[in-house]
Amino acid sequence: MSTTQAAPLMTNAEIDLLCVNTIRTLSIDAVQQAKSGHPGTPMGLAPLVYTIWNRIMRFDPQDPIWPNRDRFVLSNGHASMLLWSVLHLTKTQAVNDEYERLGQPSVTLEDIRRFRQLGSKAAGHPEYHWVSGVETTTGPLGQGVATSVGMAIAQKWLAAHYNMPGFEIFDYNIYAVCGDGCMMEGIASEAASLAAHLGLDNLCWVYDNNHITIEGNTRIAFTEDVATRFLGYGWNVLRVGDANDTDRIEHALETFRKTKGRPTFIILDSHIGYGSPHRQDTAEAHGEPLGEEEIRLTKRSYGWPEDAKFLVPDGVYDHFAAGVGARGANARHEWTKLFDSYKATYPELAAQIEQMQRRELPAEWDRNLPVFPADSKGMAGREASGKVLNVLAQNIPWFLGGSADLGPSNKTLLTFEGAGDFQAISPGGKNLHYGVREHAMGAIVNGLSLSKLRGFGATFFIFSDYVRPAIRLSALMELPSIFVFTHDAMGDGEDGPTHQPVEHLASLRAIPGLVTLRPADANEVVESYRYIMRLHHKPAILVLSRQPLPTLDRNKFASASGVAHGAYVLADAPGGNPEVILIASGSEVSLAVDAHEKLLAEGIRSRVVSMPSWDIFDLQTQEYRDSVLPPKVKARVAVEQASTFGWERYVGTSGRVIGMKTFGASAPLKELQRKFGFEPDGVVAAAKEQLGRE
Ligand SMILES: Cc1ncc(C[n+]2csc(CCOP(=O)(O)OP(=O)(O)O)c2C)c(N)n1
Ligand SMILES: [Mg+2]
Repeated sequence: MSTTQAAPLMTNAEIDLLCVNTIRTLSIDAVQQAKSGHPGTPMGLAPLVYTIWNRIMRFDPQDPIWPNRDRFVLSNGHASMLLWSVLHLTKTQAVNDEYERLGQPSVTLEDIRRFRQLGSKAAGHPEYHWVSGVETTTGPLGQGVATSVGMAIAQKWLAAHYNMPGFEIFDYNIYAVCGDGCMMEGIASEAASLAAHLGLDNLCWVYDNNHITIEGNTRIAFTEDVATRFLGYGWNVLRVGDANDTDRIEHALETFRKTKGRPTFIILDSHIGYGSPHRQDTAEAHGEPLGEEEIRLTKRSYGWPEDAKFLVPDGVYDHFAAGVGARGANARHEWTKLFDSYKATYPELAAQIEQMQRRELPAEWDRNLPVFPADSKGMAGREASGKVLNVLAQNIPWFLGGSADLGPSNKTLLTFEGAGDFQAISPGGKNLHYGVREHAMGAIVNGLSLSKLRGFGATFFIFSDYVRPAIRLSALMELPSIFVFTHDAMGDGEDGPTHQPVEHLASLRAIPGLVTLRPADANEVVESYRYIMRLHHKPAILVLSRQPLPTLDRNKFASASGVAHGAYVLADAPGGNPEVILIASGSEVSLAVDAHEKLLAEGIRSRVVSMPSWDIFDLQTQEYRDSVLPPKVKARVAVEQASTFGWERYVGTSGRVIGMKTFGASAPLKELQRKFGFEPDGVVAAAKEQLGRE
């Protein structure tokens, strides 16, 4: 095949195939060069990705963050070379953190040559935030498809709120590609079930039915009838029997676009490693480079120059420019014109859309946030949270969320007039009902965040385990997702150890970039939300009590605004000169205050530090941290109804941690507090021991 003069003479089918084979061979060459990666699936799915991008998607490579673009999610993230190839061939432009276009390509051919190397945009798996044009980070199988459900919910919600007669501001679709692995992961089932319940007809999943996973043929572990399963959920199920038939693929995608009232699932029968004489349909094609000799044979089967590497033949860039490039540019220009007249007609709504896109908060977003009066009986963290959520959701139009069937317990229900439930027939509702699907909930919250909505999800803290993979991805993607976790410790008393978190705080604190907050009273809850809402690029989890906590008298104690520093001196020794420091979070802060008062009465100069957030405290200046925890005061006691793991960093090796070293037990809370040592006298004794005064 000539690579110079062929383009103008080619038929449509020939240029299609040339583009498809360019994706295939770039993938083959990149994996070979890196000596690692996954060539087989890009070889099998190149026609699919080509068809979605070049024939169907409304995506403008010149502006990959245009709000009404169609979304593409590669849930089988190991096939990342598909995405790097197509982002490169469409000349998708890079955008920075400030949403500015940089005038340079998102993925260069050099990046592809340096696939999987340090600094290359073509990383092992698709990385949101790092590479423009990647809509979500994928790699942990199942997360991508579940996140796509959040994106589809977001599109429906945006359309319900912002579209006006004659102004279809939001009418985009979401395409997700997934493999056998995604189909096997539970999160995909949770998400698929909810997507059908919600009638998300803007959502299309294409299942790469290649019968191969890492260990071999799927007959060893995966023999269910996937089509029947999705029919059971209520999806529109289509099948394309030949993954090389771009016309059939296009036809199925068009059927999706015409289908109303339910999401579409396209089963695509494909061959992993397509075209490789010895690797096609084998597990080796999944994760091993083909090897130089097999590459030559494969390229020969494609009619490709056998020794060419990283070849983009003449006509390929032009063909993408004439396809997705022209269609996307046209769609964006039309939309921009439409949005300009929308702006003139509905200036407030347009301003909201613009603020939302920049992840800004509307003016007066925190007006009417409650201030809670001192009260020794107090209020449960979850209760205060519910009041705050109901204020925030009224002040911030695009703030919405819900619980995994624990709304009445989590106190996350939005009860103000007009809040509404998000359902197929009411897609403008602000109360999301995730059902008992915590894992999908986490991914859906991320999908909302990726769509620039401010979303939250809630459950009991113990079940954060079921959300954790999505929380981790929100941190990796630098998304401002919000997770509200109640029943944070042994307050669940009689429910027993299955419901009493122990290691969860430590485990979540270990996630880089995640903000973990465990407020001590109702006013700290308010201040926690004030901090969280201002985050642009970090997720946050709020860890709240089930039981009432005394609302501290802020005339006597320091202001709750100290929460913004992660830890602050709540109550101090006379003259600000402590000999022992008591550090606590959440429900244990008032316990520390009780102990502190006993110590003061005995003439012991103690200080109480309320530490709702390690992460935020660690961001403060050394000077501030030393002012809260003066290095010279070595006598320290930390109290927290959670694993003691990690507290040494604040109490030092000689300090004492009153925490959990075992699982909890089933009993009334009071008895548990006694059994596990969460009583003022225990704290007093520990403080004295620290001071060498028994
Ligand atoms: C949650 C999760 N578990 C395991 C893996 C490791 N893994 C990567 S690809 C893969 C097999 C996937 O098979 P399939 O989705 O059919 O992909 P194909 O080989 O067909 O491309 C596995 C187990 C992963 N990435 N994520
Ligand atoms: Mg497979």
